[in-house]
Amino acid sequence: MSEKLVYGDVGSEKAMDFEKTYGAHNYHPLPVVIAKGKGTKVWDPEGKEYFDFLSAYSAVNQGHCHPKIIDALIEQAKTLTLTSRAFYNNKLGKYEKFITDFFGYDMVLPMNTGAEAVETAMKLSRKWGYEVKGIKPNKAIIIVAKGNFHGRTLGIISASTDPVAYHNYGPFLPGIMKIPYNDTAALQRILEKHGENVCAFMVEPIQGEAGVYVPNDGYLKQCYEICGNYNVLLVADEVQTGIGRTGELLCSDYDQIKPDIVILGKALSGGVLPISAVLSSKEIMMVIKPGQHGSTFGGFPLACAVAKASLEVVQDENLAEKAKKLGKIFREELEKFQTPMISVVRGKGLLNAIVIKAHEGIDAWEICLKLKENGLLAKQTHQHIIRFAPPLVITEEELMESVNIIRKTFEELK
Ligand code: IF1
Repeated sequence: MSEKLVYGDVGSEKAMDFEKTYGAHNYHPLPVVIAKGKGTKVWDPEGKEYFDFLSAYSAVNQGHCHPKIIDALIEQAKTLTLTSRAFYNNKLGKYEKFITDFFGYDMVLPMNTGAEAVETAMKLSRKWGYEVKGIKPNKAIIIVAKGNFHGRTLGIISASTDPVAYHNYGPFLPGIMKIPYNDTAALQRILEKHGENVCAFMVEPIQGEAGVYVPNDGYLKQCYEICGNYNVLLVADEVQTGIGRTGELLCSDYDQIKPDIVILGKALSGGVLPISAVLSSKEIMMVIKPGQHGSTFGGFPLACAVAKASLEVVQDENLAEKAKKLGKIFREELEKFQTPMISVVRGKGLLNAIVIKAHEGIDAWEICLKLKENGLLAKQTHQHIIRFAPPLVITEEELMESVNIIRKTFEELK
C-alpha cells in the first residue's frame, strides 16, 4: 500500500491481512477498515470518510465517541473500574435506581453482552415458571418466534431457526418451542395446548436479522394480552430495537404495553463497552437469590458510569423523537427512487431496510460495495436485504446527503 496513512499505524490492506491470518474466520466483513469515528462518520486509515449506516448494529445510536460518554468513561476509569459483586460499589446502586426510573421498571439485573442478558431472561423466566407459576420440575417451555436473532450462546441458538447459526453445534437445549413471527393465532393455539407449562414468550418487537421485519400494528399488544390470559411472561428482546432506535425509547412503547421482562444491550453503552441489562418487576426478579446467577463484570462501576451517560444523551438530545422524524423522511425519500432494483422499503424510526429485487445478477453485497465506494457503509442481511441504521445523532442535512449517495449508487448500477 503506497497510500499515505492518515489515521493509526497500519494501512487498510495490512489490517485486513492481519485479521485474515491471525483471526478466526467467523465473519465476512465488507472490505473496509475503520480507524476513526466521530458522530455519524467514520474514516479509514488512508483518510477516506464514510457515513456509518450500520452503527455497529445499533450499538452506536448516540454517535461514535460521544464526548459526554467518553468523558464519563475516562473520569470513572481513573477512579474505579471493577470490584466484582463480592463487594458493594458506590456506582451500582445509583445506576440501578437511574435505569429503573428511566424505563419504569422495579428492578434491573446488569450483565455485559446482549446474549448474556437474553440468557439471563431465559433463566429468570424458567425460575419464575417453577417458583411462582408452579410448573412441574423440568417441564418449563419458552416460546420463541421463527426467524429470531437473540445471540450466539448454546442456549440461544437452540431457539434459532437459521441453520447458519445452529448447524453442527448440537445437542441443543430442550424446552423451546418455535412459532411463526407476527402470528397471534399461532401464539393462541400453542398456549391453548401447552399454556400450563409455558413460562415465557420471548420476541423481538422488530426482527432485525430477519431483515428488519416489522410486524403488524398492535402485534406486541395482542401477544401481551394472550400471554396474560395464560399467566405467561412476555419477554421483549429490545437489544437492537431499544434505546431510541425505532422512534420511541422502547419499541414496545408503540404498543403502549410494558413487557414483563425487557432485555437491553448495544446502545446502553453508546458502543463504548459491552453493557446489557434485564429489567423486570420486583415479583419476578426476586426469584433469583444470592449465588444463583451473575457475572464478574456485570454492573461494574465503569459500565454504570458509561450506561448512565449513554441514556442521558438519548434523553438530552431527544434521540428517539429525532429517529421517528428522520426515519419518516428517509423512507419517503427512498420510496421516490426510480429504480426497479428496490422492491420494498420498510422500517421504524431509523431502523430501516430495503429489499433488493434480483436484477441482472446484482445482489445486496455488491450494492454495499458500491455504497462503500461512494462513501456510505451499510451491511446486507441475507442476499437481498440492506439495512440502513445511521447513528440517531444524524442531522437532516447529513441524512439528505446520505440519501443522495444511495440514489447515485442505484443510478450507477442501472
Ligand atoms: C453478530 C444480526 C443485528 C440482537 C438481539 C440479542 C443480540 C443481538 C435482538 C445479542 C445481536 C447482533 C450481533 C451481531 C450481529 C447482530 C445482528 F444481524 F445478527 F441480527 F444487530 F441485527 N438480541 N445482534 O440483535 O447481542 O451478544 O451480540 O451483544 O455479529 O453476531 P450480543
